Amino acid sequence: MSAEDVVKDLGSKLLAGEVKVIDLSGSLGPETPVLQLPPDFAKNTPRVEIHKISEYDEDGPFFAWNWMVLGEHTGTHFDAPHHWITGKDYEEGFTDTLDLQRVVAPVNVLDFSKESAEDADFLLTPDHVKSWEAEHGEIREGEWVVMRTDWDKRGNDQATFLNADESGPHSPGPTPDCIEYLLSKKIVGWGTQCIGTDAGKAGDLDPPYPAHNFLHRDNCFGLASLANLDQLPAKGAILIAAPLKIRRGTGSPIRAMALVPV
Ligand code: 23J
Ligand code: MN
Repeated sequence: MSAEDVVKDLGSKLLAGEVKVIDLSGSLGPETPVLQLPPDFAKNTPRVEIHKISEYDEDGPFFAWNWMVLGEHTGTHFDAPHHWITGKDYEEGFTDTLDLQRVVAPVNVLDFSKESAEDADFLLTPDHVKSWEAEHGEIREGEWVVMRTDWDKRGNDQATFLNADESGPHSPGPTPDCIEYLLSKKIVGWGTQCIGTDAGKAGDLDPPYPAHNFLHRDNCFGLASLANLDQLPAKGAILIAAPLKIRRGTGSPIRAMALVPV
């Protein structure tokens, strides 16, 4: 089929509801959980603030609008290569310079929700990924890989979402070897449903925060706090995850979405 016919067909199927758009973002507001770094780092990203400018009142009789306080790495969001020191030298590593062609791509959804429910510190290994591939098919160059943990079902409560105790936050993520394996397949990026692309205890891994370290070293992207991955097939959907075009931005909240055949 020609590219022209494919796009024309996709348009018809979207209009007919035979291809559905699945919302993969959580809502952004003062309750949205945000990362809490360990105490050795003094500064944290702020909670979201939404301030009214007017709502059909004396400050604006015909219109409603707001202004916001919003960190780049807040809620469902995108990590650009410049976010990490290992990716600092990529000129195309910023939200305004990255190659937009790369962020629309097939997505592999690795369901490890059961394992994550049983162990909040569950770490995904290369063997887990290889057995997933044996069942569902190989992960290919340019594709997204996302890990389903159903963490979005914890809702917007910061304590429940971060799941921290005296020993720090507990949430699933990849091992260093797992990210290296996925990068050997030349994926475009890695996404999770937790607060960041790394596990809660990833500060103790070698290197610390391996998903951030390795993904951005290789000019690849990260996605965090993805919602509704339980509505996606293991393969066969297209993920669209485009950051705002923030000037020399290191990341951005996104309205992540997937195109799924019904
Ligand atoms: C800054 C420092 C460490 C981490 C993060 C940000 C994130 O998870 C993020 O949102 O990129 S681990
Ligand atoms: Mn981030």
